[in-house]
Amino acid sequence: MKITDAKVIVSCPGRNFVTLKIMTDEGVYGIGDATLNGRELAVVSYLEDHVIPCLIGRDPAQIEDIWHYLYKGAYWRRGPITMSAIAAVDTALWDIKGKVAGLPLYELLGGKSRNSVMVYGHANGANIDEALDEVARYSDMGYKAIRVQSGVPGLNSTYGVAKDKLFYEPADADLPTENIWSTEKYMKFVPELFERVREKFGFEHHLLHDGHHRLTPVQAARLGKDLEPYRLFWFEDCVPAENQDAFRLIRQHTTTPLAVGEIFNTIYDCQQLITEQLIDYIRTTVVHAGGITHLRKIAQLAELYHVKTGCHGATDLSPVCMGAALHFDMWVPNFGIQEYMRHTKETDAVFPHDYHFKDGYLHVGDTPGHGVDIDEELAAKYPYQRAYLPINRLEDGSMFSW
Ligand code: KDG
Ligand code: MG
Repeated sequence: MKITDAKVIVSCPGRNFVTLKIMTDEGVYGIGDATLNGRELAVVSYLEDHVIPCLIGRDPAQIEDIWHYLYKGAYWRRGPITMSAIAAVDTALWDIKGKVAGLPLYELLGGKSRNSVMVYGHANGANIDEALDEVARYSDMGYKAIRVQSGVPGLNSTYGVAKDKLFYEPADADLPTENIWSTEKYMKFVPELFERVREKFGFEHHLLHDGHHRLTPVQAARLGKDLEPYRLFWFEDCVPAENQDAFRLIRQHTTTPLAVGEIFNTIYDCQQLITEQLIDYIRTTVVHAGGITHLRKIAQLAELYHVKTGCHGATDLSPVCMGAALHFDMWVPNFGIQEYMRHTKETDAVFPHDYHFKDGYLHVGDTPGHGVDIDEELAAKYPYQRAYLPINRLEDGSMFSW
């Protein structure tokens, strides 16, 4: 079998998605997600100008060889653009392998380790009362695990408080929106938020919270400690994680479980975090961390050190990434949880898929490959629209992490 052609499909059914489709001489094709929120067209160029010409004529069965060809062969290693492009190729090749074998992807990875995949959704409100209503709504929908975010008094916008309640869409403008941030106000507020949630709902649900890279290590240690009475499932991205050493200090001071890694793209970004057991959950996922082939390596290192998986699954990762991640989740022995922010009905129509939500779990079908396709005719009706993620400034105007 040979790869005869590949194309990149850019479509905006509610938000931008970049999809790679690889064709073969036997008529079998595979698809992979290459979406990098706010920087989509850079990955399109990387694929079209530099990757696709190297794929033509190769045997699609040689997934491992092609992965290393693209990673080592570029000379310039790592980075979100490179790794998203490699991920798209890798995902499409696993899809082809599954279709050729007539097997769902989880069978190729080693078979099912569970019957379904526990997911968490986002309950967010402009204030605590609204957040509590949202927790109730997610609980009524059957979610066992709920991430809670709320607007902070005194700040006119807060991370995670989306305009739409079921879809998560922070890339909201043609040029980056500027938000104002105060760590002091946030830190004072978050323990009260979780106190109210536990007071109203008890300890039945898994509760999660995302700090979105905004604290210093000592602030994260403090907040982790303050949140201990509310027994969070995890506290995510408490500090920017370029400095892995920083987690030593946080770890020494709190037993609140820590999750990190949605913006990591290789195993080297989390090597120390894992081997020193500084985190509890690793959040890397298929599209931004080099595909199934590389994600598997990260998860297997993590397994040795009691670190579980918790794949990123916001709305800006396409159903193709979600489908592939779910097959990975079905297999991975050290599974923790899967994030699941829904897609709009326009997106779901462009990407027909065989997974579905029921009672707090995603259930994966047994279609050969990863079970997600793309309707190209429909995709063409939604042209690309430039959209940026916001930026943050402190109250004195200093540039800050978003
Ligand atoms: O594109 C950025 C989003 O995917 C990110 O802000 C979502 O932090 C996020 C999460 O935990 O889903
Ligand atoms: Mg996050």
